[in-house]
Amino acid sequence: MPVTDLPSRHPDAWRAATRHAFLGAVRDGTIPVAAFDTWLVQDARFVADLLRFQARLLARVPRPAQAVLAGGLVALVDELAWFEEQAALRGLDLGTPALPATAAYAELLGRLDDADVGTALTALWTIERTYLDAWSHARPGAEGYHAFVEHWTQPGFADYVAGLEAAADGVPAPDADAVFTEVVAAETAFWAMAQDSAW
Ligand code: MP5
Repeated sequence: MPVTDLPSRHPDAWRAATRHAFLGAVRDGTIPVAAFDTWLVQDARFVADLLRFQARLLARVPRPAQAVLAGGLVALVDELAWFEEQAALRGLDLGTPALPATAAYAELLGRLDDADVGTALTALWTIERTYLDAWSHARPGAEGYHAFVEHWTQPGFADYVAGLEAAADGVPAPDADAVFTEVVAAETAFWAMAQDSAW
């Protein structure tokens, strides 16, 4: 089964992760600043966790998947610098401790280190495809949020997600549905964490 079949096999879970109220509020400008700032600080932590996960995964993927994962790693390093700039502009402290959903997601990434390569690649594709679809739903975004919406909807990012799709399809996961639904639930919990912090 190609990984792109997964969202339509789990439509309710997919909708919860990619059409969350957080994203509608970024689109129409009703997002509380505190909710957005919580998301930003926690997402910077997530990206640092993802960088570590992806670096370890790169070491064990087959030859054809190496280039897309290596390119993604460089992009993650640049993205961390971008988060630092955005945090500085908004006067946010990126040293804030991880909230429970961020810690739980880090724990999931740690478990994926011990999973087979196919499962880990399906997880990585799901992580990135969720953000592509979620931020597309927020397009174009209210004043002040365009940079964030553009970051995860630009053509280069869609190309990266397509590259991860090919990598994941190259090494089928024994139970793709299980890892997909687990990652998607972690994504939904992440939006809810930001929302609960301020709404
Ligand atoms: C991504 C992210 C996408 N930044 N945060 C969460 C909670 N899920 C997925 O990763 P990237 O590296 O920002 O494209």
